Parts: sequence; C-alpha cells; structure tokens
Amino acid sequence: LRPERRICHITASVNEEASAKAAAASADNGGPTIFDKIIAKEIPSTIVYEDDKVLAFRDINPQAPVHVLVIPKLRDGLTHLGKAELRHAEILGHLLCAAKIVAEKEGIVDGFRVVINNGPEACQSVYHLHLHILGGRQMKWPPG
Ligand code: TR5
Repeated sequence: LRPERRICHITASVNEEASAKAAAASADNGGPTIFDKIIAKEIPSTIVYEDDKVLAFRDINPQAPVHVLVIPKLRDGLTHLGKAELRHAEILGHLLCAAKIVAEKEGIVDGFRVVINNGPEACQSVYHLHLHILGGRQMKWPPG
C-alpha cells in the first residue's frame, strides 16, 4: 500500500475516543469487533431498523445529518467487501434492501449515498462489513 494514501481523518467529537479506537483497528485480523457488542446489545446504539438478518443503527460520529450503518448480524467471513463470495449474494442484497428501508424511514429516499469503505486505503476502521447510509445534506462529488 502507498503509505501517503493511508491518511484517514477522524473528526473530533464527544465520542472521539471510541472513534479513535476503531480507527486504530486498521487491519483485518478476523477477530470480533465493536459491532458484535452492538448486535448483542451489550453496547447501546440507536437502532433505526432491525430484522432477523441485519441491524441498522446511527453512526457514533456522523458525517451528515443522517448517518446510519447497516450491518449483517452474522458476519460469516465478511470482514470487508473484498471477502465477498457468491454464497454471500443473499445477505448483500438484503443489506441494500435494508438501506432503502432506512432511507425511507429517515425521509431521505430521494437523495442519499451508500458507502462501503473496503480496506485500509479506503479508511475502513471496523472489520465487520457495513454500509454507510448518508443523507440530509447536499453531497459532493467526487468523494474524498
Ligand atoms: O471507517 P469505517 O468505514 O470502517 O466505518 C466504521 C464506522 O463505525 C465509523 O463511521 C465510526 O464512526 C462508526 N462507529 C465506531 C464505533 C461506533 C460507531 N458507530 C456507532 N457506535 C459505535 N460505538 C459504540 N463504538 C465505536 N467504536
């Protein structure tokens, strides 16, 4: 990897310690992540949508008025999208359908962005596949 491309900015916030810890976990070691504790409800989160396969909750360090993460409840090897195999097709489709439900619930269905950061060069900090659902403001293009 090109080290100069691996600068991941973490916006300071009241929760900057938690975000910094997540950012520090900048490699896929296959181990449990903070999201396991959120799924188990051992750590509180603001849940926006939940079904038997996915959980959607507000990001602790929002980058837009609406910033929700959608994650599979069963990681099943999907630490990041780069691990996707055809057997994951159903859950990947389910995550996208859940993203649309979240956008509807949040009132942003006419304009929202879905982001998956894949790996260190994309600033992924939590190695449990997740979709970022962002909206509620004018998005810019290209993204940073
Ligand atoms: O950088 P990537 O794409 O991996 O996104 C991980 C996201 O998880 C970041 O946007 C973080 O702000 C978010 N995050 C990290 C923690 C956390 C969270 N969202 C909700 N609740 C959280 N808790 C309780 N703890 C975190 N470390």
